[in-house]
Amino acid sequence: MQDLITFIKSYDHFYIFGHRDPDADCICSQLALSMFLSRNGIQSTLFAELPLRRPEIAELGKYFTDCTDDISRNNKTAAIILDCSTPKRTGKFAEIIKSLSYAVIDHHKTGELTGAAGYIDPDAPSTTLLVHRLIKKCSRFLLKRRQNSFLPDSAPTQGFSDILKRIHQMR
Ligand SMILES: [Mn+2]
Repeated sequence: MQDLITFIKSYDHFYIFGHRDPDADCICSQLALSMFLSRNGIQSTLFAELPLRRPEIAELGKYFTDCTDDISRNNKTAAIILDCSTPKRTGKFAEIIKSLSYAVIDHHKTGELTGAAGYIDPDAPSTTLLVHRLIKKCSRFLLKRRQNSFLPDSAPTQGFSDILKRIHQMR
């Protein structure tokens, strides 16, 4: 996980992707990671193929975009792929991800480290849990100095609890 933390510290803006036809684990992991980054003064943009097809996550589509026109490639921007580990599995975003530096977070048996950094645990039951572990590991320090963040400290944690509750309710 340490190489993933070092990777995250190296950039100011992340483009966060999941796999095609995303499920709740994928979408909620993306949201939780985005909130965590925001708390640490790091910007992010959430991508998914829209509209979200599965009814249990359909309303979360409003937090995502499928338009990659504004993606910029420079030494301050990078991508993170969640709940799969290859650009190919993201579908239409594959080529743009390959043009960026990227890291992966995945719990699938087929998970392989294809990017510059990654956190893969095939024994974990979900990617959301891996993001939770990342957040816990970093809870004692800020990854970067907070910039213009007006969120109270508890806000992202609260948001993450809400997401976990939502996943729990779906089961
Ligand atoms: Mn999934």
